[in-house]
Amino acid sequence: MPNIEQKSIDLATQEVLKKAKEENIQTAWDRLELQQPQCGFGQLGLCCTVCNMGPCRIDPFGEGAKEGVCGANADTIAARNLARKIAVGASAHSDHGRDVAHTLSLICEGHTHDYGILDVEKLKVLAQEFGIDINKPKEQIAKELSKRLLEEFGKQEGELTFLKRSPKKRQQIWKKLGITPRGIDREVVELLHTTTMGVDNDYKNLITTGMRCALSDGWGGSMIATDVQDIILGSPQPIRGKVNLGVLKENYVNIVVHGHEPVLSEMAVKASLDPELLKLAKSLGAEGINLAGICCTANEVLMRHGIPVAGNFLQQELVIITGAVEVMMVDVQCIMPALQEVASCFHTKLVTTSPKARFPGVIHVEFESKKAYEVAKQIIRLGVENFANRKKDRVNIPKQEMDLVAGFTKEVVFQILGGRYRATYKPLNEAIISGRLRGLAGVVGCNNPKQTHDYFHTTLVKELIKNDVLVLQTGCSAIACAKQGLLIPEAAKIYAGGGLQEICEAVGIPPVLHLGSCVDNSRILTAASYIIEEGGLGEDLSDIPAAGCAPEWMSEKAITIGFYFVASGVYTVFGASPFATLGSQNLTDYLTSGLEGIVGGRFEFCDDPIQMAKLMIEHIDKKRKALNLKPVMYEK
Ligand code: BF8
Repeated sequence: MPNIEQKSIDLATQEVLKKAKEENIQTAWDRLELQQPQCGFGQLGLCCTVCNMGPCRIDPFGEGAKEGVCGANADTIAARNLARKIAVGASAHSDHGRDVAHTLSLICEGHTHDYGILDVEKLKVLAQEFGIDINKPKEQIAKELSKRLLEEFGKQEGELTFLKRSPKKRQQIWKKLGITPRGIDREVVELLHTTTMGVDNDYKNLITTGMRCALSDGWGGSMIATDVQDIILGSPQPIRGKVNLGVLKENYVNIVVHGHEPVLSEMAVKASLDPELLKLAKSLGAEGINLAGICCTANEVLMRHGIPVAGNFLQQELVIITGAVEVMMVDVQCIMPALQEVASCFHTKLVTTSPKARFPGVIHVEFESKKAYEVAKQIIRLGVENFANRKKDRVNIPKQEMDLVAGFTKEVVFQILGGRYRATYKPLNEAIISGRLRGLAGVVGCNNPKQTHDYFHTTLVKELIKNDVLVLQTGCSAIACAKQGLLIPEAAKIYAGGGLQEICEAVGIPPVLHLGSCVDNSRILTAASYIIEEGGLGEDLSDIPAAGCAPEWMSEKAITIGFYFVASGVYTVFGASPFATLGSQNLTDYLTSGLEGIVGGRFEFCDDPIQMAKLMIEHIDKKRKALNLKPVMYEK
């Protein structure tokens, strides 16, 4: 049984885990223990439940069956299981994108007055990408754009519009391989179809279809979510904030937003400032209303409003166990079913808001774009009224909180590196070309109780920046590193190598840039395309001295992200997991080496963060050599 220090490196997490133990409240770590030993066939990806002749399992090492009842072998079963995960991940991000595009259409039709068009420039840029004439009122442009965006989901032919953002060479690679995604829904459905009993039995072909589906997420659904959120909620700018459980306030009504779709949490930000609710809170003995976030919703409201982040994925139960949360309002994705049980140990009201994500017996206040503010106010009021029920003797808010800077979009990277009046990626490219920067890394993804919480993210990122690799982050990974003080400009002096330090000091940025939530991984794709467009670093995304990593991943969405990065030409490392020990050697070999000759990117599976950094740096150096770039200036 791991001790508390082995469960998490985060002191706030350790403190609340001790409280949970004393009070006999189960968390994900306890449930993981109760699951031991976990199903070996499942871990190998070799349990098949596709049809009712099963469940079948393959015994790859012993004397057991080598085929399921239908004759499917380890390669087919493992690839089908993986492909299904890609489809699920893509559907989650893309359904989010669809909802945001739908909100845009409601705005232009006058069906909601709680949102507006806040980034008109971005609206016009997107409209032009879709060939829409922009010489008309913004509402008209938005109406036409929302229609076109929604059509991206149901398109049957042609290709997704945002693919044009990628370098020409990349587009040709996709065309040649037949993995240019058409409509987003079509790719998800087609992939699911191919995985049912008796359809695709070729593991390589399943991965090909899987890559097309994943690309429809990265360059489709996720990109739509990101860009339309910027249009209707405003594009982020670098902003200071605070992170970790210490952001909860003892004398305030604490409301925690958790999930992924920021359309409601945006209204919660406004409602937390509502004079009527503030007056009510004060009349009930609170000093005010304190809003904080968990997971990707946290990243969204942090990037746009500087709302504090209470924690990442594995802290969602812990935030309730502090005893100081009046309401946790949740929407979709990454919300543990266990929250209901944990909340029942305290006065905390758990409130679901999406018709897609409900808990039996939990308060449900359904979100509707048409009356978004009203709904948010209703939920915050529930929290204010619940303040009186807080048991003061059960409150234990850890002291830990850390400053961070977030809000680095692809447009902001233009500005900060190119100067306010010279929007260009040239300085970034030149820094890589000259060797001041070794390269770039995207470090993203979740937490997983199988790995020491936050340890993989922070150890890997420290090692990368020490070697002059500028790190771009999203999701729970960004929150992990922020808690350890890596997302402030001052971190450069302590942790970064000489070249990266010079750049950070010259432009006043942290060595680790927070680009947002997980759908905002699409910002990394677009930024990488700008780098190629700027020149000097090759003709394709696979030429850039860059690598990706999801060191503590757990979600199916992470698999989809991994696949769209690999299919876009990126070398991508995944942390230890069942995915890393697939029961099909053929499939593992294909993912970790075969794919490179086909799409330019490939997977690597590794369970040690220092080794992960080493592999990523080796890859970056390989790409530097291929481009014939100068040696790195400050070689360690
Ligand atoms: O979408 S990083 S745990 S919160 S899946 Fe979930 Fe993973 Fe966090 Fe954001 Ni992304």
